[in-house]
Amino acid sequence: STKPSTNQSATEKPLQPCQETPPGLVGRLLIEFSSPMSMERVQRENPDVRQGGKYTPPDCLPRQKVAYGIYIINQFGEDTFNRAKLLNVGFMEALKDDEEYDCFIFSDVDLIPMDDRNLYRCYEQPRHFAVGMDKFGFRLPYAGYFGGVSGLSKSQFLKINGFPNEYWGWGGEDDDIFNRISLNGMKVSRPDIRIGRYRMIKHERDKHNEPNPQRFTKIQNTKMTMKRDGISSLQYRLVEISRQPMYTNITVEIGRPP
Ligand code: NGS
Repeated sequence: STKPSTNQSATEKPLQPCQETPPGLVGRLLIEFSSPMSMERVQRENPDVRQGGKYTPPDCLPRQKVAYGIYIINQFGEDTFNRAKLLNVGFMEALKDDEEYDCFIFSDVDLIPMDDRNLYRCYEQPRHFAVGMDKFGFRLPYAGYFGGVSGLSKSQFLKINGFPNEYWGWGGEDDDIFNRISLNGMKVSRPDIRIGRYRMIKHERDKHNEPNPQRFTKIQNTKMTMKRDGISSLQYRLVEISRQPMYTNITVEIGRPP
């Protein structure tokens, strides 16, 4: 993140706000997974990134304080996976780091954006970034899809009481988030389908993440459950915070299904 005072010394003239569209974007990126990429090379090629994956543009004043640090939230132990609860933890822990963060991008770890015009910032409405994924033939699988990568301002996130904590195992939690957004009078915004393209790093079916048989009934009840289940009711125990040069790794115990 960026406190304006930290990138501006008394002798320099005040920085101008950053341009709405950053200069130097290249558009479509070549993303392939056949050649291995080392963390050292990522570091070498991004010399301005500071400890914890934090970045501040050196020559302008950022318009938003995106959680401009990278946080990897890792579920401790071998109990059933809970994606949305981990995303809630990410929100809380990023804010503990810097209470000025006002925008949060939530990304699955296996999704790589293929176009740098898909700007990771917050918008007037909650944003769904992953509109065209390779596994769906670069199309939106259904109109209400909100999975993969999304972004909410702090106030948008708090308005929906964050994400649900009670979806254990695979499926439905992203649909619940979509419902929360609609039920609170907001509308999902999206990039152009030609720009919001992603490749997924292929992996085996995850262990401890079986389809949740309760997901279909749960997404029918968002209106009732969102008031009590969300960031307001989040409970977890920190196991480890490890600061790496390019990201912060947070391991957390989040319990198990009742
Ligand atoms: C829907 C799931 C979503 C999921 C989406 C895409 O059916 O959570 O498929 O899944 N909703 C329910 O199960 C209620 S995918 O093709 O990526 O495996 O994100």
